[in-house]
Amino acid sequence: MPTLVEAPAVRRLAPDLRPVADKVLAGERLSFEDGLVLYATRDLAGLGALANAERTRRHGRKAFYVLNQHINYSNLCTEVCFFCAFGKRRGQEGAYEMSLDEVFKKAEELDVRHATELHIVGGLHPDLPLSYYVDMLRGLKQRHPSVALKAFTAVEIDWVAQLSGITTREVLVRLKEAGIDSLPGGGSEVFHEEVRRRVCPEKTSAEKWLDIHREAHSLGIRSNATMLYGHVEEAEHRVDHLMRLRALQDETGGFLAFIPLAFHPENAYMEMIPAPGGVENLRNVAVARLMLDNFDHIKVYWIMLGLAIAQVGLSWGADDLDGTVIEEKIYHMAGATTPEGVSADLLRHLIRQAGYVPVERDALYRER
Ligand code: V47
Repeated sequence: MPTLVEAPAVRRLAPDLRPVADKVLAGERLSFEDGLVLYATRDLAGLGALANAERTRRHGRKAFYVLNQHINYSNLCTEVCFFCAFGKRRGQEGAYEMSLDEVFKKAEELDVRHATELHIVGGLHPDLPLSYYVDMLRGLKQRHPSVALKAFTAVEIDWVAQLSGITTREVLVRLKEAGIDSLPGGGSEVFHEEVRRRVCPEKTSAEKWLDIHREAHSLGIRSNATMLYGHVEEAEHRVDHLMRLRALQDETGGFLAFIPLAFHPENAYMEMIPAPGGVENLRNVAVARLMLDNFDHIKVYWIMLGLAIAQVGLSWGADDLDGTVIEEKIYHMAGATTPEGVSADLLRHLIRQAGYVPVERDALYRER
């Protein structure tokens, strides 16, 4: 009868993980094949331990959180992505759009809550002009100068550029002048063409998404990156996605954080596909931490993972729990059962309970 310390999962990594672990511990970059091993291994404890070792090497016992708020200014969308329950056509039940005054009203309590970051995204609105987005940022900056504006995915920027007949770079320049601080990571889904064809055939291409982030970085606008997993993609598509992000980060160094996004199936065309389970969610956090060796931060977005898995994710490679959020629409329209916002006290409690030290950060991960 083996004692606990002799049990293979505790005593040593499974044979498939050992060569990958040697590379991680030697600080060597992992290859495409290594990524496939991480997705295939049945040694979950070993995978988590390896990602945790890397996370601890970078951040020690710190776990970051931010006092933030989301504003989804409109869900009108000219495109159909088969995973999405948020986008609506004009006139369709549940469709909405906010005037700038409504946006400003939503943001009124930012200062009372001591929030430092506002996350603003919407659908691809059929006719809002560039001035709407510019005036929104300018108005928010005037009213809340100390709040960082993380606004508009690369897909929205691509769309606004097309509508306005100018380049995406020109749109970014205008948004920067108006006060944008960073771009959120949404809209990248899974870069591989085989997957895009099946889940979002009309969407901004992978190359364009990456180009827009490259342009943003060259203008001094930092950004985040995401991957929407757990639908029709295979492990090789996920590894390809992570490697494309890693290559752009090598080039620009402009990404702040990577956020793995778990597919939520309700109310979308793809609703017959079951949501990924806890093991899959934790595996994606761990693989991201190990493959994205040039990303400082891996964020577990508790809204879509649930608070419990997000908390455990802090020991599986993640160092950031995102924030208070306040009001979230994209996942809640797709069936998320998490609250739409939580208190900073609860985030700190969850971090401490997981054995970490809560560190409030601002949008650029400066400690507060
Ligand atoms: O762009 C949409 C994805 C993204 C579903 O940058 C879905 O800090 C799963 O990007 N199931 C929006 N995913 C969320 C996002 C994000 C979230 C938190 C932090 C940051 C950041 C960015 O969610 C969309 C799309 O990729 N999405 N519908 C769905 N049913």
